[in-house]
Amino acid sequence: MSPPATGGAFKVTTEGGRIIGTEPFADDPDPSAIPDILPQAVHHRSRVARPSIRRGWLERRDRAGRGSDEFVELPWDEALDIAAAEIDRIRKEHGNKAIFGGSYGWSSAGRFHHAQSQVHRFLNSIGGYVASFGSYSTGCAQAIMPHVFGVSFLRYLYNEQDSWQTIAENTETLVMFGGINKKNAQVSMGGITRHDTASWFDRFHAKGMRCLNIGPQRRDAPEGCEWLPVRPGSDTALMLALAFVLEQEGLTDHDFLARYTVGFELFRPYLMGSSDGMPKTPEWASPICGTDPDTIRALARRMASTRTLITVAWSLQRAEHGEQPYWMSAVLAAMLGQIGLPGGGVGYGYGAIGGIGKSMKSLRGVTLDQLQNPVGTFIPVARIADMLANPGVPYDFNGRREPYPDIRLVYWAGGNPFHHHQDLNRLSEAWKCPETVIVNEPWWTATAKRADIVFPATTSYEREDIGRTDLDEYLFNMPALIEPVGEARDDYDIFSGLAERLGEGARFTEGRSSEDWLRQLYDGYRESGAAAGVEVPGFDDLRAQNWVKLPIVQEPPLPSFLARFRADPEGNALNTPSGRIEIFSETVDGFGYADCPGHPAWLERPNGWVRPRRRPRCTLSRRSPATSCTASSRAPWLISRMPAPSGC
Ligand SMILES: Nc1nc2c(c(=O)[nH]1)N[C@H]1C(S)=C(S)[C@@H](COP(=O)(O)OP(=O)(O)OC[C@H]3O[C@@H](n4cnc5c(=O)[nH]c(N)nc54)[C@H](O)[C@@H]3O)O[C@H]1N2
Ligand SMILES: Nc1nc2c(c(=O)[nH]1)N[C@H]1C(S)=C(S)[C@@H](COP(=O)(O)OP(=O)(O)OC[C@H]3O[C@@H](n4cnc5c(=O)[nH]c(N)nc54)[C@H](O)[C@@H]3O)O[C@H]1N2
Ligand SMILES: [Mo]
Repeated sequence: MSPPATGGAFKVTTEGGRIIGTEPFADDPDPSAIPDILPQAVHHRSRVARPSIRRGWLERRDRAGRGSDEFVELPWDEALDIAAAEIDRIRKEHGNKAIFGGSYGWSSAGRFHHAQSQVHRFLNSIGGYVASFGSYSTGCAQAIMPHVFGVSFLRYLYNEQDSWQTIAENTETLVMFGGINKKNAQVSMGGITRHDTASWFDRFHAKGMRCLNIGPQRRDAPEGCEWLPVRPGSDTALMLALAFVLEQEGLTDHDFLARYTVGFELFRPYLMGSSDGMPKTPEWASPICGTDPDTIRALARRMASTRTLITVAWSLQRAEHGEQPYWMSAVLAAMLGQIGLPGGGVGYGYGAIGGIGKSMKSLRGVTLDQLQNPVGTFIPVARIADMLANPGVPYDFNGRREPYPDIRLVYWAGGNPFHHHQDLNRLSEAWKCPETVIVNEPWWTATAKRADIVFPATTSYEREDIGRTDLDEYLFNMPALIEPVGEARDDYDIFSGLAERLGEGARFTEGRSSEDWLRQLYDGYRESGAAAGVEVPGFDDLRAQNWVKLPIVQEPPLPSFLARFRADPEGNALNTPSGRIEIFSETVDGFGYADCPGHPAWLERPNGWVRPRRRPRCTLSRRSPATSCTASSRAPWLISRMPAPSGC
């Protein structure tokens, strides 16, 4: 048995070339059980053993048999030759703008073998690809929140909202839409070592903080929190009702609104019902949310009379009209006048992944350069099915109108759209449009089964890497613990082989082996650490130590951009058109989207709570007329108004 070595933020034990067990990381107060699956998963019979090509595609370039055909196993060289020739044909006949390489997905925790970085670098080295914008995690928020706070949503999340420490010290009432759930905080991009969500709540409870979980599930917040059940998707109505009570009872902080926000006077008539005849009272919200009106009133009063932090789970925006609860939560927090005060205002996604709420010095990442993309076209990430089925058809997104690109080849590495997309029947239809689909995967996932060419990829345990994320204070060497399973190769080697055949080997590899790259990326990281006054050991020392705890925890946390804005609204004006928090956005209003006014609103679903059943059809030209501001149920962060339908 070999001594346990970290496979990231936990230890892995091997015997006879196989992973036989995992152990928690020593510093972890509340380890996750997820790594327990590793010994079975890594050696599972569903691993892709050898390069495999779908018979129908190999013999007659058939597309219809995707997902049902058998696969033919080929030697690596032969399979790489075939794939390279096909990529070359597509780029010569249709240009690189016919290659979709968005390749959304989480893939590995390691920084060099990060599959998305690898596939993007490879495709850029051979002339570029159509990319995707945003994530399934926070795509809708990424579109709307810059209009409201003038900052990228990811920066707000990761660098600028209150730390757990600040909350523990200052917050009196924690109002959690969608809860704060340790089930989600088990994982994080790049790995998470200390799972401490539960211990923070122990501190909150010990100091008597009132913690209220608002959402469909009691277990979305730790023991000791109160629960206010609401129907999923109804949060905007509840927030409006809370805002109504503030305004009706004279609890709105109008001084704050006057100094730090714009557009309340345009929102107020909607809130109070003078513009649409429908005051957003607790009685109005009650049947929508399933919440008693008196409870809503009492909560509004409590929020106005104590230091209140509103938190919103990412799930609320991963839905139809997902921009509305996010925007409305900012408006509600502004009306309370506590934005920019420690432990007050609004924060997003605490607990959504581990590490949010840690206050840390930010160093340059251990990041592979993806090179420039000469194509420069992107789609919002969840528009994959719409794009494949509707080449050339214009679509709206966040104020711009663009035609969908005409995609002939899809390359996916490190993601599973047949797990992550919304309407899989629609995706399944649209997936038959491109001429060729290539996938790198360790396992025979639903997506691999629907590909034409499948290259078996190694997992993190079969190659050396560096584990590092800005959301965690630990730095890891992730040694290769076992030999590649079957004939699996690292994504880097797969892409090196393809780039070589396409005449761009030197551009892709720069003559470096994986180990050369690791050293180079690591040295860059080390230098940036030194520049920030953080000592990082040399690569060989890290290898010997396996992991190191970096002195980067920021105590006390730096004031957030909203605290700086509050202190000096002119000197630290926000990067919105008005320089302030936008309760009404001229920009969004100017998009002219019929069902999305320039302020947050409760938007009824077209068919109430029951969604129409969409039968998959053979034609690819189905199009729903549903509209949304930056969101629709199928594609949560874009506008789904579509002109004439078309097939592929
Ligand atoms: N119904 C529903 N759907 C959802 C969500 C939801 O809440 N409900 N959540 C959405 C969200 S937020 C997200 S982020 C997505 C997640 O979507 P994905 O990230 O696409 O989901 P995973 O299944 O983790 O896919 C990662 C794939 O990468 C593969 N992989 C791992 N390591 C490597 C590697 O080194 N190389 C290669 N080539 N492949 C590797 C894994 O085997 C796996 O198949 O799902 C979204 N979809
Ligand atoms: N164990 C585990 N952890 C994960 C992941 C995983 O696959 N497994 N995926 C990771 C990823 S990629 C992401 S993006 C994050 C996602 O993080 P989140 O989006 O926060 O996670 P979810 O589990 O989708 O939703 C959290 C809770 O919100 C509640 N909820 C759903 N809809 C509504 C609503 O309309 N209103 C209210 N009030 N509540 C609602 C649900 O009860 C749910 O339990 O999780 C990350 N963490
Ligand atoms: Mo996600």
